[in-house]
Amino acid sequence: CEKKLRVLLDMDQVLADFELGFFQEYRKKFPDYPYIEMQDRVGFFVKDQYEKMFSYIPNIGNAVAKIYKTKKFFLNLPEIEGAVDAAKMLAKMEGVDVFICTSPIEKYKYCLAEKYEWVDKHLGPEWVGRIILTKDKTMANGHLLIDDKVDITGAIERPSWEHVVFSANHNMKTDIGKRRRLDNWTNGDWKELIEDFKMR
Ligand code: U5P
Repeated sequence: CEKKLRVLLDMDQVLADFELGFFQEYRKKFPDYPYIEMQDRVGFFVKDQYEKMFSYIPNIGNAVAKIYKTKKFFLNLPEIEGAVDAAKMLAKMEGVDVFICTSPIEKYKYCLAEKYEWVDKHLGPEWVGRIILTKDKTMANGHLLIDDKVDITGAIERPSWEHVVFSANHNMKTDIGKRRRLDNWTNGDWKELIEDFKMR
């Protein structure tokens, strides 16, 4: 129906905890390498910050990338607190259509299938049909995009959606301009956000 509010939920760091999964695996695989505490993460890409901070280690970038290129990394990501419950409630709300809009990594082999598996396992099989996989989220048509990445650009200069920034350690110090934030799925703010958008 034309009047439904179409909500696009990003996956990594909005539903699935990429940063925590990364940190734990990195510490396990490279216990002798230096690391960045999760609360000190700045900027979207983990690899960029590690390469900058630990440039004296020639292959630090490869070590970082190896973590998320590994089989089962995406599948085993823990849930962001409250995300799965909120997403399920959101999907049941009158006048709302929910989709998951997520970008795969370039080494897509495990990532692609494991994103589907994660959704199936944590949200349920009926959610698999709601997945939009794209590197260019401006091509996805919706009213609201909840995403932790601050810079979301692509082929369409003025996307249909309004971007609400989901708070993450890496974006807390980043200027988000006039955009709104959603800090978490646990304090109920998301319900107000949805009601605001439904009234437009
Ligand atoms: N990603 C990285 N490196 C990072 C953080 C995220 O490669 O440091 C990946 C995510 O796993 C995802 C993509 O595949 O970049 C960004 O997706 P999205 O959160 O914009 O959907």
